[in-house]
Amino acid sequence: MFSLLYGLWKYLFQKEEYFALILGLDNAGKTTFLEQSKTQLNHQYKGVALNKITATVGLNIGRIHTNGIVLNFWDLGGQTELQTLWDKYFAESHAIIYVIDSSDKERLEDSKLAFDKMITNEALNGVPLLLVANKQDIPESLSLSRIKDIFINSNQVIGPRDYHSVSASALKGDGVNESIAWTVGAIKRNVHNRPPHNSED
Ligand SMILES: Nc1nc2c(ncn2[C@@H]2O[C@H](COP(=O)(O)OP(=O)(O)OP(=O)(O)O)[C@@H](O)[C@H]2O)c(=O)[nH]1
Ligand SMILES: [Mg+2]
Repeated sequence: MFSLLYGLWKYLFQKEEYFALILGLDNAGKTTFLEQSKTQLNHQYKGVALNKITATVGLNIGRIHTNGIVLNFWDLGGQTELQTLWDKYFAESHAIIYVIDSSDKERLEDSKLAFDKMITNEALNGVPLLLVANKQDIPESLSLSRIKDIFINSNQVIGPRDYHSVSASALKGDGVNESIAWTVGAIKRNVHNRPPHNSED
């Protein structure tokens, strides 16, 4: 009897809980992307005005309910000295969302270096990767295919993992829904490799 009731309780209240890391250089648009995701998935959400977002010094946490799961986001600060904190979160992550400022040609090389260091870390082996070519609303931005050429220039670096790239404007909201939908699908496909944490929520 207990196990039957426990099974019912679990079915009704227990949700699979996953964690996605949002990484990229400072000013790439990570926090804007997170706020836009929360707004698009919950129309009641009245968050920070997108043009009032300031640089992240620690960590922003977001939590959305979508497709029967709970997806938590860890949005970390991207400044050089804060990048040393990124790897503390790798072992617990179910997906990586790497955001690039496609208009910042001068710092593209820096972003690529940070990306390579991150993606070759063993603690992220097999974890799905979404590359977000952000700020596509800025006319001089590099296109998604150029960004892909630069970042995904070697399969050896990317490793055997689920991978996708999107053209986005976190500020305008373009590409954000597609990003979340892909991330949820990839997390579910990778569940044997990285099982969920469970929550009663
Ligand atoms: N034009 C344009 N500006 C954007 C876009 N996304 C973000 N921004 C702007 O870029 C600046 C930095 O955005 P943030 O979201 O704070 O960047 P971040 O990656 O979180 O930066 P850190 O917290 O310092 O790591 C802000 O002025 C945003 O309004 C975009 O898609 N297009
Ligand atoms: Mg930020």
